[in-house]
Amino acid sequence: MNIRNIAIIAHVDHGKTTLVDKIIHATSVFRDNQETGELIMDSNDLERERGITILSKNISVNYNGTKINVIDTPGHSDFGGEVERVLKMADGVVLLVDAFEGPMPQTRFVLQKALNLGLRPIVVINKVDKDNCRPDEVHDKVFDLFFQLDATEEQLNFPTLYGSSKQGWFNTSLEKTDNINAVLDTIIDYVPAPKVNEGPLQMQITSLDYSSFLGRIAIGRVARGTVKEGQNIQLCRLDGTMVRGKIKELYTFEGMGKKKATEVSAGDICAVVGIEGFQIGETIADAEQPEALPVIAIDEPTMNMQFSINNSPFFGREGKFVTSRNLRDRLMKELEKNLALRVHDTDDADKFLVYGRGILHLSVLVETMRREGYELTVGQPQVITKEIDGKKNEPYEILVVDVPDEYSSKVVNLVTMRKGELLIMESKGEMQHLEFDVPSRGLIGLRSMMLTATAGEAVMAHRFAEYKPWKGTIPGRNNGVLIAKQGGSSTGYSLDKLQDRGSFFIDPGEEVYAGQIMAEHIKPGDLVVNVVEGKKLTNMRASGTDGAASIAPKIQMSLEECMEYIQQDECIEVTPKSIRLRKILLDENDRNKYAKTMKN
Ligand SMILES: Nc1nc2c(ncn2[C@@H]2O[C@H](COP(=O)(O)OP(=O)(O)OP(=O)(O)O)[C@@H](O)[C@H]2O)c(=O)[nH]1
Ligand SMILES: [Mg+2]
Repeated sequence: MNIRNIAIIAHVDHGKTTLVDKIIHATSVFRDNQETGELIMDSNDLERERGITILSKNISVNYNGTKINVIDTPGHSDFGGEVERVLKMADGVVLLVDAFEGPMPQTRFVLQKALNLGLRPIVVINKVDKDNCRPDEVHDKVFDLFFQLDATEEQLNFPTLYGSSKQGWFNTSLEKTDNINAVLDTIIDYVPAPKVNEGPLQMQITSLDYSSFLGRIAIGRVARGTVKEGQNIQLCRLDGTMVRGKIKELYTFEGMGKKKATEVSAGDICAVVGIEGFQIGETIADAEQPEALPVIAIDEPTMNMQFSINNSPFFGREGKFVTSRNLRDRLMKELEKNLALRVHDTDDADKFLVYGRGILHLSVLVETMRREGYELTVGQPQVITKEIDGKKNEPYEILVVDVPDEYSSKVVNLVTMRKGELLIMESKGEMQHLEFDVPSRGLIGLRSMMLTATAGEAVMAHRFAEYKPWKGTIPGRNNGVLIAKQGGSSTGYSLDKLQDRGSFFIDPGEEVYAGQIMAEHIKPGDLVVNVVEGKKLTNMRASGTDGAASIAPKIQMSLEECMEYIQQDECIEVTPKSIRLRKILLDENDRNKYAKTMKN
């Protein structure tokens, strides 16, 4: 059988999943009457809601008698490690680049990985339907990027296609067509067929899947020999040991699903059921002549955050799983599939330190848990420092900001204040393109400030670069907060009175507790306030009486925004129904005492 194995790689939002969707449609995996929504590939709820891919996915289509295995990858930098791993299954990559934005930090990262593996990318300049796009200029930029990344002569000779995955067409020129055949044809012509290595079985597990019926499923590419249903194998563990096992069931990919197979030979990608306790990176090998493939290195975490049980007065009201035992079990289960994640126990049985690749990586976990019915408290995310040559080092990232001319000086000021250094500044039409080298710490909370400073016009992206010496103190949040003095139901009367002191995170009529954060103070410094005073009127806005009608709607922050917002003495209560900001010490006297001891 003719096979091509490709991965689709790009910066976040450049259109990978949309293209994969179009590939599926073009090769009509669907029966005519089957319902086909938008982005069928982003299959879990969180992915659909946010429009981002979190986990890479395998699909397989048949085009003119050739089987094309396609891997859709996530574009956000927090999930870069995932891309790196799944590239091991591919013989070629399609590098998508947005015809307006051009190469972005993650374009560079994924391209570098592909080039290092010796893959020859096909470049697809996507979104040429966008106003003001500059496909030719972007093509040149992509070429420069290949060059900078030391691409070989062969790699530099990449084919380029132009088009729009949204409109469903691609061509070798900018002329519009009505199909994506140009992409499929180029894949067949340009991507080499997989090498078929004869010999004893070797298959590295590069990804995994779950099924409630089958349990954990190992996914990888057969590198050598053949794998058969019922075959006895040795699993070569990461620590060098071997354990015996047996292939219970075997599947290949077909369309968006899997198809049972009895035998899969070198070059194809398959899913294996029946191997107990495997980990990603391990090799499924011949029972008699087991030989491991080189282990895949996984990116180290750069950030950690404390997870603890919910100890607010509202404990247990809204969640199903609330004990430290529930929390611990869930976190341990996550480790099985979330590779870049680490969980450490602490001295306190109710608290765990969770290490991840960034704010999004950690927030996706918290959001998933909350949807499953967990209640928990999370603290301020901290970057992980490292001792190098006796000196404290911290992670730095490359930050790219594209912003209209008039705001560029504001952006430079803002980032410089957060210890960033300007590396590149160039005009791109009416936009300025800025690149900075900035400590990861400086990025926490930067997004909202940036949007405020640029009237929402800035587009920013960043990615981890390296560890470098500690850059000194970075100013935290400017403003203090208003804290509830006592619990109860908040009144429109008191919120109205306090309106000129701060911007509220709650609506009138919401149940609150002492120590909960009610609002952002307009000034630095915290203030304890009474929000339950006066006539107890709930649903003020609905009833429309007294001053409450003029109360500004509350500021609603996403979980990520909350994570970036809170300071060291604050935390977030997360339940299936609510996200509340609070002080760690709920009692005012405790906070004062603590502040005093900190001063001495
Ligand atoms: N105008 C235009 N928009 C597009 C095109 N292709 C994709 N988009 C839009 O760009 C957004 C992101 O598309 P996705 O396909 O989810 O991007 P992705 O690369 O898979 O994103 P991640 O998986 O999060 O990295 C969506 O809103 C798409 O509708 C295109 O050709 N033209
Ligand atoms: Mg995607």
